[in-house]
Amino acid sequence: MMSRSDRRTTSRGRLTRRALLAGAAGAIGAAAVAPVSGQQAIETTRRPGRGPSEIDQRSPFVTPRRAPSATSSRTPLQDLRGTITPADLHFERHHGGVPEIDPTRYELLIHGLVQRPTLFGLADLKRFPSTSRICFLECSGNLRRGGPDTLPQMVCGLTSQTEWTGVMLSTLLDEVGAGSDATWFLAEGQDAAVMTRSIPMEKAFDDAMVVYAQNGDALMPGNGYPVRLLLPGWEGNSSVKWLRRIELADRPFMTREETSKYTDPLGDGSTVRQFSFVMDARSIITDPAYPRVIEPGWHEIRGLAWSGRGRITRVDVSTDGGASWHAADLQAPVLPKAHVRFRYLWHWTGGPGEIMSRATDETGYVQPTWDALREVRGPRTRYHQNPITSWTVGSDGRVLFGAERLRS
Ligand SMILES: Nc1nc2c(c(=O)[nH]1)N[C@H]1C(S)=C(S)[C@@H](COP(=O)(O)O)O[C@H]1N2
Ligand SMILES: [Mo]
Repeated sequence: MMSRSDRRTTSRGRLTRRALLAGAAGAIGAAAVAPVSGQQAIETTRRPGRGPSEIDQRSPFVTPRRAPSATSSRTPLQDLRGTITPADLHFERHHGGVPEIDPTRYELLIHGLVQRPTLFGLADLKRFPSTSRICFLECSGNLRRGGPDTLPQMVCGLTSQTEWTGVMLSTLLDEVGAGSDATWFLAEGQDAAVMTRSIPMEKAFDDAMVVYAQNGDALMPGNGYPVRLLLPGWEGNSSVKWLRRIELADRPFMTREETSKYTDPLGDGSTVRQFSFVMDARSIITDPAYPRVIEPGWHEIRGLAWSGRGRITRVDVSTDGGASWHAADLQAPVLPKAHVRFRYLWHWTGGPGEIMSRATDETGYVQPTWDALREVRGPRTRYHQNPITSWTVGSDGRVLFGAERLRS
């Protein structure tokens, strides 16, 4: 006679299989679905699994990886769901490597045009009113114009999204008594690059934060442990990591990173955009994307859209190389200066196609084509490249990066 638990397992196994097949058939029509074996579902119930542990690890079957080079590592956008980037998969961009900082010896100096120059320890910073904010960070060098075999991660994996926690910079500036004559502040890191950027005071009083936590935990060393500046919506470079000094002044400091680097030569050959902080609206389809091979039938086109100017208001998707566009669904919550998920249901009938997405933000800014961008910016500019990118779909179902779109 069957025991109670055997009976339950068997009937649950059958139910699951039936439900799965019915669900799959409903969702993707007559497409082939591999028969599900109930064997494993029974095996795992025969002996207890591992008990609780101090810290968990991913399932051995789940292996998302950043793609590191000597100076950066890229978030595997194609492997992620929702909008939050796990801290250990956040992209990294280092100009002088990751310093090891002892939190008990850490200090942040705020001085210059202030009434009370002050040194803050980590514990001091944590005593101030604490705020959390979900927003994206993106390197302004975030475009790789690779060949057809380019992953989403390689196209634009120098962006990630986090729930950051810390103290508003304006709170600290109240504490030190910021001078009314201050118009800029310098942010300086304590890494070997001694990264320094000049930031307008308006940003300090708007939404700048001094953060010490990332997705509920201390910052990762590569992302600025123990403390970094966070400037929502602005080019990643200005969010100085391992922050050790803020100096208020009545002019920008003209550091290397805002003169020889992070400036944008324009098309006329003589003008250069400087202090081009804001990240323009952008989007990318993360699925289907290279290296997937798809079958004819229904596919949910999925991707991410974001803007440094505020909220994304719409994302349009084209499946015919830009000839016609359709509004995609945006997945709540749609936060300002944040990655937003979009999705569009597509019936692929089997011919060659090209899928692409185009983001619009609340200021009315529309993500440009590569040609339109080049016309305005010229051929020599390296930063702030946010063109519409595409994936081509061959008759054989192979999905490849639309590298042709970025030629010229
Ligand atoms: N101190 C310091 N801050 C820094 C950098 C650096 O090299 N040193 N890199 C900048 C650049 S170019 C970017 S894009 C972002 C990347 O932040 P992340 O590594 O946390 O993703 O940090 C910025 N802040
Ligand atoms: Mo960057």
